Amino acid sequence: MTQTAISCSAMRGGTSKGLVFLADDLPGDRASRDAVLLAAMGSPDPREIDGMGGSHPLTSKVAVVSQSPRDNADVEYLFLQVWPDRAEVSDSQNCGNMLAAVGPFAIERGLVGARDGVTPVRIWMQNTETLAIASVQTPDGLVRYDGGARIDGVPGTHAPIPIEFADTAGSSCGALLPTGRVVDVIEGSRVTCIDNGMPVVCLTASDFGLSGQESPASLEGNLSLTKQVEALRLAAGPMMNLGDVTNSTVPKMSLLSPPAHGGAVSTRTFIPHRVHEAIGVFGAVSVATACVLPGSVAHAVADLSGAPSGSAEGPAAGPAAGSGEGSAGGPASASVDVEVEHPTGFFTVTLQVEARDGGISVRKSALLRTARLLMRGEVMVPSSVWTQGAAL
Ligand code: NQM
Repeated sequence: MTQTAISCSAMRGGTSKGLVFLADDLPGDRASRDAVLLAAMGSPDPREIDGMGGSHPLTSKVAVVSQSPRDNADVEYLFLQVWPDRAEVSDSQNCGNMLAAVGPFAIERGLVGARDGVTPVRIWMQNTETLAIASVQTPDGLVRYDGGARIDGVPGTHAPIPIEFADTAGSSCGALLPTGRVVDVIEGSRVTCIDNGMPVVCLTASDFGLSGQESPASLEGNLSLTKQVEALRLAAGPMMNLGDVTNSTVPKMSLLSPPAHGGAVSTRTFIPHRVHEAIGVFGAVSVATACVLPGSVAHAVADLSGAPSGSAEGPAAGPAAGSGEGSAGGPASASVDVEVEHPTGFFTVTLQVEARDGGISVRKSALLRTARLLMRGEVMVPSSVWTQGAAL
């Protein structure tokens, strides 16, 4: 035998794509696991021609799923970014797009029993140690992939997978505002460093001589810009409690400008070297949160006048209006839909936030994704990399 066959599924999750494994099907030790994943994806090679990777960070992803020992979760999800062109596998960030594939996979692989109708899957996200609840369509107890939900960045319509989060604020950096300030001046630019599930540095596009409507390709091709953005990222990393981020996929750098298509804010996001064709899930949640944060650079360019506010609880209007200290009833809590514009459309984030001490406290966020099982079978890796059951 010259190759080892490893059971896995190829899945699209949101606007990302990758391989999804049961943890038990991969080597237990990290070095062997990473060697297997690099071989499975064909990394390092910019084209990943000898493996399943799609030669872009958004299509070179891995989700590892297992039964959860926790009372509040059904399954555990570990996200691993396989760099296409470097022999590196990173768990330094979470991915809310591949997350959308985890619920259907967990049901398909028997980790969660399907209900007749909709099956809620409680997913413990190991990268950030936070919980997500994904609602998967399961009429007659079978995962349904077709349906009427559209997400920008994916052709056609599919079955909706609404996902809810609590406690994502500060999950990577220790605090929603990791530097302790709403605005910092880094490398001469006013920025807002924020982490509501993803460390993001919010930048104002006009500070860089940009309209904010440039295409991802033109931004990637603008070498003086990419140098400037990377210098800022390297300086922001330690300030955001992320240490030296030279080889890390975080923080993401999001260039913000006023909305151009009726949304709340326009974005172009470096993730961190390629520019996203859309925007990451937690990246969008973090940018949306910055938009409702009075004083932030995002708040300064955002237009929330059209943002529908649902279920206000407590006194006064939403925190976007800067109000809400209110009355004896305690801080205002409101749900607001923030339409984040990106290069291929919109990403709607529903935030439940309350105004607190002049800032905000995030209670919950919610959004819609879709996913699809593309292939199930076995991925082949050379036996020189791993002989199942035998350590390297
Ligand atoms: O922010 C891209 C993606 C992501 C990650 C990235 C993601 C997220 O679009 O939660 O989903 O920012 O690296 O999949």
